[in-house]
Amino acid sequence: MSGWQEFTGLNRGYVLELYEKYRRDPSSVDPDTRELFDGWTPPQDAEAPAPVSAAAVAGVPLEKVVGAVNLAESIRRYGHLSAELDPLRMRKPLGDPSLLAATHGVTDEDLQRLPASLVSGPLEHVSTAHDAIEALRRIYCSTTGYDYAHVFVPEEREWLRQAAERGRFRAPADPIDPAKLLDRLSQVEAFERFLQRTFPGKTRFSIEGLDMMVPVLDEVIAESAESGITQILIGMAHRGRLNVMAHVLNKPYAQILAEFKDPISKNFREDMAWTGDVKYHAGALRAMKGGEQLDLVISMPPNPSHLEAVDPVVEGMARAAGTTVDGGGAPRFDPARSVPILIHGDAAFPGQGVVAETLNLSRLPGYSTGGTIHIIANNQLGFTTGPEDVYSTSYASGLARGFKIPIVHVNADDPEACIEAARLAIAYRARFHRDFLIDLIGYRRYGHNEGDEPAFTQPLMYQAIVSHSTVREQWARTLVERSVVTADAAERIYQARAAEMQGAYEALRPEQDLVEPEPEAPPPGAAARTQTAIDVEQLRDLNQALLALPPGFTLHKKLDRGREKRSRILLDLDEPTVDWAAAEELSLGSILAEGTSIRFTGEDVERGTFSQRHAVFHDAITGRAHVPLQALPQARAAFEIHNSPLTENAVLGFEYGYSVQEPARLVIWEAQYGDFINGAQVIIDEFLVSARGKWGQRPSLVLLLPHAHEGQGPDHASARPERFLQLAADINMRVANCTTAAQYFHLLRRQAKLLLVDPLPLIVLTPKSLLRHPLVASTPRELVEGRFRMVIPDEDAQRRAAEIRRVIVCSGKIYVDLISSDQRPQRTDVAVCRLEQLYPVPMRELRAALDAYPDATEIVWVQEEPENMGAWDFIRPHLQELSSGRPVRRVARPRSASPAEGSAARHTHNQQSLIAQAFGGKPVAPPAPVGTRG
Ligand SMILES: Cc1ncc(C[n+]2csc(CCOP(=O)(O)OP(=O)(O)O)c2C)c(N)n1
Repeated sequence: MSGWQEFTGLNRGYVLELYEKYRRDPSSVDPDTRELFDGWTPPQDAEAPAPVSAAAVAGVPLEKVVGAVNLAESIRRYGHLSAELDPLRMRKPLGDPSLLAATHGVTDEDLQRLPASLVSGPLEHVSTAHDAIEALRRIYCSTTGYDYAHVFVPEEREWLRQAAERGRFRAPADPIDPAKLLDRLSQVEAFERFLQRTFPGKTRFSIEGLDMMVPVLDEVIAESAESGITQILIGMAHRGRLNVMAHVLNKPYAQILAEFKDPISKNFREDMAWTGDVKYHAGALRAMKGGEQLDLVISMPPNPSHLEAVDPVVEGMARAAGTTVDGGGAPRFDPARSVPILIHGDAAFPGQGVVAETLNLSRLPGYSTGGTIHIIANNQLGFTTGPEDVYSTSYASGLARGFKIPIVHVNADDPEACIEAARLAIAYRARFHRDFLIDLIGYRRYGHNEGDEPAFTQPLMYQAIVSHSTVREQWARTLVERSVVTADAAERIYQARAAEMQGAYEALRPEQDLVEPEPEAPPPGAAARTQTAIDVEQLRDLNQALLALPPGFTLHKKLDRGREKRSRILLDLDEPTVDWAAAEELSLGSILAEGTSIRFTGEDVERGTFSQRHAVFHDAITGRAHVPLQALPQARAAFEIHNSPLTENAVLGFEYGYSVQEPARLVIWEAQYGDFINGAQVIIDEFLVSARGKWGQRPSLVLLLPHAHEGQGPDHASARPERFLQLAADINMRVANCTTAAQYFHLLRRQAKLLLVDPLPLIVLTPKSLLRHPLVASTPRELVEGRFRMVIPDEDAQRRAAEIRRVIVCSGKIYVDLISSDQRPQRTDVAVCRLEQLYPVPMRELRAALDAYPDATEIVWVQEEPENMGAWDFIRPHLQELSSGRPVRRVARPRSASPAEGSAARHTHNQQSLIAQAFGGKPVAPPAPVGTRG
């Protein structure tokens, strides 16, 4: 409690009451308050309101003073409840008793007798509390609803209050240009009307009813450009997307019209992995030049139908765009470089969980983008469903309150209010680097799409809409009334914009004007040719540098013990001393030394789910963090690692966005356990595996998915490789399940080297119990001389090739179970080959491995997963193709709806049975599944 600023609103009334008590009898208030009042002097700073002197309120009972103050405060907090936010005036404002003077025991006459300063704030030119209250009502209860009482930081709340009450924000320094706005609205409307007339019933998800979205975006972009932002990323769904593409991203009308004509693209090639996508999912990019330099890039990434799924993708893109990674150490994120804008639907925003997940990223150090501008394109309907069935909050924006995001609800038929909301949003973002939400409330002129009949379900609303003037018509009338333009001039502006559309249509050459990204096939064999060996001395230097600790750093005792061992792992080139975690750290260190930056995230990745990684050490005494890969003197690029929040969907989307925005950076996401990846299935289906075929994006994100059947129950076992393999086509990703530390070392290095020449997502099934297993550990020689081997033949068996009758092919942990089994030495006629890369299937290498045993009579695929899961269904035709007519059998757990057994004992039993079948007589066919018995 330091100054008068503290005493506004409710506080002020309360303090006045207290002060009056104190003045009469100092001992009647508590000692703290007494001390405060003893030392209290009137404020010195000009911003603070003048204190209300006893003289100013003389003759008015104190409860009236308090009532007036409380009324003002209620209007500030709850005024939005009586604001006129619905352009159709169908949804009556909720109102609130606290907005009535009578509730606070004051009348207009009382207010007339009180000074305006009592109400405080930057309201000017009013002298009585009555006039001040009226002014507050105009601000808080008109076509803008300021909803920010939930913002807990007093400085922010005060800033918002001042911004709202300063009336026209920033005016008159930068007044709205009314004629320019009329022209813009004419352009927006003419576009839609032309399409409606020319392509009746064709889906376009018209913006009409929310036309102000375009000028609002103009404003945000102009303000951002002025403040030096260089990248704006807009994520939005279908509604109004074509209009925004045409007018904000400057996508030529010819291209849009050609898409409506839908000719066969001149880029179409049957042999290419290309499906393209519908026109309202496509992305666009606009580079705006200012002077000599390219100042601003505005981009709208493509997005799928899955509403809101693009939100975290855009955040990841913005984070990447604002991050510099040159030199070693940690990357540097500058919120003044990029701004994400997310446009949400009023049904999707409250309904889709990914929205909450994305909002939760906004203030996390590893994910913040320095504030997102959210706009709810609120047409008061979701397809056919009204608000009463869509959200349990008072507004569609309710979720944002929990994240302390200031909200402005604004009537989309009041252009000036909308522009002010945009200005407020960007000014708040620039000042506090936090999210802001504009709830743009309009309506939807047609059905959900233009072929839909909305009156089936919303007859009254659509009666109102039919006769409701467009915002352009209303604004034109306003300007005529204000004598800014004549009615004829307004009409001419509209007609000129309509003529532009007509002209573009008449000049259209659909085949030539259709622009689609040219699909490119990945360069064949780039992965196979990649060299990933490394000089041994360089590796030893990296190892030593990674072990160095800052002066005075105290490691946890248990970690300290491991360091001594780690310092010796590279001494003997032929000892299997390098375990999985050491291989990973050395690989990442070598990648940084070669100049590729790394971003590594996931739940608890800093330590690692299995306590294997320790990429971040914590001083045992002070808690101070030390990140060896950031302290690496050899690093030529930055490293960052972050424990992610507990989500899969949003964080995977985020990393996807990061990867496509900055393709030269290695981006790795690790699941806590592989099965949790199904929480991000939308991102996998809709972005990761299909983005190249739909949109020409080239992601190269790495997913590390712990996977193995180890008796922990149905969950924590399977990373669901079958799901990835079902989605594998047209060389859209690489899927690996490797069995040694050296293989993992080379796999990561290979990915880093392929980022720009042959980018593909990399899915790695990673070990759990095998992380420290001696059979998985590698020799230093395998690291420094080797490379990633897509197939590892059974080298022992090759020496006795003529003896081999059965060739087992397997992938991942089951290999270790097989070769460490006591049945293995007895079966000298069995070779065990490893398929380390499941996709793309390394046919040449696999053929060589199988052909190495010409006398083998059968090929047996062995997997630990149930027969209907794992790689069996996927690999079977490939093995058959390579089998030279030999039978191809399988050993697997019986078909099952659940991935693994619920008890360790049953797991062990089944695991032993698999091994016995693999080495036993003829592999036993598992029982037929129930569903096929008749
Ligand atoms: C995840 C998901 N579920 C369902 C749909 C089907 N769908 C498409 S648009 C829509 C209504 C969306 O309403 P709203 O978010 O208010 O946006 P509007 O279409 O009104 O602009 C629905 C349910 C979808 N596209 N995505």
